[in-house]
Amino acid sequence: MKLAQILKDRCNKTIKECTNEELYYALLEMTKELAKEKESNEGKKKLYYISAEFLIGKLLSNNLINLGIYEEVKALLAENGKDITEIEEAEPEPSLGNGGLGRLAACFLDSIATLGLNGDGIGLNYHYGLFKQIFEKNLQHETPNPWIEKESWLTKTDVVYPIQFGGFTLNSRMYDIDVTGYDNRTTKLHLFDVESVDESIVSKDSIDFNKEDIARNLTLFLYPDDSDDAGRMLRVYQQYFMVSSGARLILDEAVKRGCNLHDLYEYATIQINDTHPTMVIPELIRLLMERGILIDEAIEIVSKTCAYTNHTILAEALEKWPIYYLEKVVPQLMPIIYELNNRVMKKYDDKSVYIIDDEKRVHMAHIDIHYGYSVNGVAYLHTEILKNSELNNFYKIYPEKFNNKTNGITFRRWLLHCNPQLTKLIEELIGPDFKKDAKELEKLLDFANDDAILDRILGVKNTRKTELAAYLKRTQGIMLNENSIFDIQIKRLHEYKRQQMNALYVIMKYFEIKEGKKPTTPITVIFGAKAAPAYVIAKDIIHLILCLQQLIDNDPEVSPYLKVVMVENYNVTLAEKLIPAADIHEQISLASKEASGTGNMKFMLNGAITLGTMDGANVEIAELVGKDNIYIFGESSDTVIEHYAKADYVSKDFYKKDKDIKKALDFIISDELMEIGQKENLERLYNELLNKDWFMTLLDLKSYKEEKEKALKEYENRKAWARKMLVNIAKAGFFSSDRTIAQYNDEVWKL
Ligand code: 26Q
Repeated sequence: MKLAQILKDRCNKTIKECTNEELYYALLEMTKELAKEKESNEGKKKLYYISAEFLIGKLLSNNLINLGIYEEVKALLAENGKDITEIEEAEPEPSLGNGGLGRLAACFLDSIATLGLNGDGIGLNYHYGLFKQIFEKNLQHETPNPWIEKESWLTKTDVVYPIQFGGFTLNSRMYDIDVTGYDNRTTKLHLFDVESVDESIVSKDSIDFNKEDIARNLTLFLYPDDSDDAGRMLRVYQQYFMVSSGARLILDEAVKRGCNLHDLYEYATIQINDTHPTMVIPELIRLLMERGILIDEAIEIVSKTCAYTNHTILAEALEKWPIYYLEKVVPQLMPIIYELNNRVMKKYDDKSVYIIDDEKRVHMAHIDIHYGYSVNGVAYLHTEILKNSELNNFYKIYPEKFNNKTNGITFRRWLLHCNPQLTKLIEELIGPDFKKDAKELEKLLDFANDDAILDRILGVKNTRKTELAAYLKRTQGIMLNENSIFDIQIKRLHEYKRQQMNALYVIMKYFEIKEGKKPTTPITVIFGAKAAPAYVIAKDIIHLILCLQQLIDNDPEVSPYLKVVMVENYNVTLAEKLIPAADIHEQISLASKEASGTGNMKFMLNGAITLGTMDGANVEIAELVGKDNIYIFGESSDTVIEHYAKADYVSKDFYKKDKDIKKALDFIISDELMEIGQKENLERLYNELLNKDWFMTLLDLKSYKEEKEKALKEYENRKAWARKMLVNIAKAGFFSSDRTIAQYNDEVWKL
């Protein structure tokens, strides 16, 4: 171990004498060097996973685990009176993603490296990433989250490309992060950055900046405000900057490996992560033409190289850019996009499959589907909905292109790293093979009736609840009753994910306790969620939850039995602490709306029981664990899709019909809450739920309440509950991202 030497060179101190911060930077240096010494994956054909987001989280521990030296480092530090978990706290978290899609990309890189596949990631080097969330007066505020320090995981490369926009050119430089595989080689995450970026145009406590100063702002933030034209236009600048840089890299590397460009698809395959990198298709066609290939052939080559993953069926998330945006930002692409559209129009009468619509907007997904060789959804149900309704017109044209790849998570981060206590117990019971072959976890089923083992599983959970309580007390001043049931909902704030339904449950429970009906075991409902800065109703929902938190905390009649907590600045680091401590996790999206979910898989793996709708990957979880080991409620996706088709859901009917629903909803604008919160926010949310409720909260509220009560009651039978936990852990193997990536490779990439 070189650590002592590095410390001597850096600050002439011993491990004992160093601060946690000094130790962190020394470990960073050591780990970076070790990763560089590892061989990279190689092969003729290479995968490029292009994504606007890679939500990688902190890297130190993960890299130490994957390099196989975590235990050794931990022991060495401990001998010198140092605690590795405290050293981890010195590492800033790179927040280069919003949520699921970005975290998925990070898990995929881990699995690509671990499986030894020849594949790299391509993205952008946002200096502030996603905003940092702070709460003031029960409202969300946003501040920048700087993560790039003098020393970081980034390595500057010599690769620089001139990227041309309408009217000006910017230089793009590539920075690399080594991605270590578990007990295997490494791959790279290539992050492009604009050389003229200027952090000084952002102040410390606000995320406002001049949106038109592209040369200086292009890589400052992840998806800045899209509430105005300038914000949306900046997104297009970012996307083109990413794909043009990536396309040049891909071509350069392919040529170096012996490709003559006519056979590009034998040297490269590009996975397009949602529509954000779609412009890579016309850009590659353009670059191939620049190098002398005629348009017919260029289109054919690119169509055999690119594959597209869809992550959502929400209309507002399907990107459609006005032609005038693209004319301004990337005029050089427009002739190609027109040509691609003309070819579609010549072949098909159905306007719904055109690339350019009557309102002069370019449908990015349509480019991907016509000019890519594969289209996949991210869970069984999601892919079925794409084929049979959302993208049915395309499915009829290209049935052979459609396939499903149910999402997965890396067990290195979401079990080995975040839950060492559970990992140790599992290893004691079934040996270490599950770390490389997740299906091995099924061997745990042999212990389903072993009372001593079931007790130890409960013991691990209790340890993690105690740890979480201590952590939240120290970092956020939040006090938790570790003997209560931890019921956790952590994910981006969105109406379709229905945090508001959970909040309405809390209100109902509050009334019950007031009326003297006290829960046997106290309940702690924990939320973590960021709302997009311009998403007004999402921010109102946060406001409601924070007001409820304050109301209940200050009510001695209720607070011994019920607590609401919204953690501030929910991120990957917090997820790693919350998930192992959960008893119940909420996956309560309106059926048909959550493409997959991946948090659900992380909770299951850590022995929390799902309370959820038949949506996304919940469907597959339910199938695997069986109905006794999951709590399912709510209308089916078929019923929901029918309601939308007939436009026959009227939330007010539910309000009028059911006195409990009416009472809960009315409480949002009660004197008690108005005294704590803001009239404007609470009234707006109330009116939204009463008069619109686009995601049908009131439709499922009653069955949600019933099913949650059932879960809370069954929690009391500790043995039976522990058995449910064990079954969930044992069946989680299917959700390893190693399985997902192996399927992508076998069926799509064929490396
Ligand atoms: C699009 C246009 C304009 C502005 C923003 C966007 C935008 C940005 C981010 C659209 C979508 C996203 C992110 C989507 C996302 O995270 N989707 C999630 O992907 C996960 C991985 O597949 C799934 O598990 C989740 O179900 C899905 O919601």
